[in-house]
Amino acid sequence: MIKKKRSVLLGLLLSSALIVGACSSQETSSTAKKTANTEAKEAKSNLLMVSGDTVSEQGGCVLASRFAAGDKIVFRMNATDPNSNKQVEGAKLKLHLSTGEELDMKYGEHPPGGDVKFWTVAYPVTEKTPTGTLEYYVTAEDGNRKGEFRPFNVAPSLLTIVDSKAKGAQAQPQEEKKEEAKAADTANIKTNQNVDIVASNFKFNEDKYYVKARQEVTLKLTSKEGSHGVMIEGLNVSLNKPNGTVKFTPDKPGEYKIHCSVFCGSGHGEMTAALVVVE
Ligand SMILES: [Cu+2]
Repeated sequence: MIKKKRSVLLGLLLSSALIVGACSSQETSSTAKKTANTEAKEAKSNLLMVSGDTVSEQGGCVLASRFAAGDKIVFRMNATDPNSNKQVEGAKLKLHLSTGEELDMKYGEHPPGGDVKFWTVAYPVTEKTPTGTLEYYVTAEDGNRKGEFRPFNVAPSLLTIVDSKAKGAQAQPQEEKKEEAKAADTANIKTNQNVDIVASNFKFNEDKYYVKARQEVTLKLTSKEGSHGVMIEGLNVSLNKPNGTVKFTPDKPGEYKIHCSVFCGSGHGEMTAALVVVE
């Protein structure tokens, strides 16, 4: 057990070193080439690990990358010490946008009242915001320690500003898909009103959890690795702590999206599942 834990930790350290190497300046990549352990350690102690994502404030912090005028983009970042993996509370984080704007990020609970704190800043999209890709990066500083986050240069990671009409047109096919999924899912399935969700980095133990409509559901969350939460879209159910139970009674059959509600790191956005409510 201890051995396993160690290898996980080592894996984390290695991957964080790789991420930092891949995201920051040439200086870092040249230090990464140095093989001596001590040198690597020294270099690491001057680094901050920065990770994060962007969500839409509309609809309760849903992961999003396409925004239109009237939307608020919320940037959520975490800055950790690569050696201890602990948050560096005193770090100053700054968001740099391709519009030339620079915004200081604030450290605090998100969502308010939650167990986990990180750095956030909201950017309101207006009619004046140019459409197309909105590039950004985040710098972190704590004394002589520095770090930087740049999103991957692939379409799903890039922020896109669209005009409001285009955004509406895009949302429609998704709704249709949902309807189809609902119809297919309700045939011959086993339901259980005790929903046991086990969360790890970065997934839930099932893709779908099935329950009956109009009967009380007892949802139990266990975080066996990392610190996660649960939010069910459209049902007003959220559990913003890693372990706990919440009871609710879903009225309408349908498929409801489950998200992780506690910012847990780089894979946070991929932590999704569904609660399927059947007749
Ligand atoms: Cu999470």
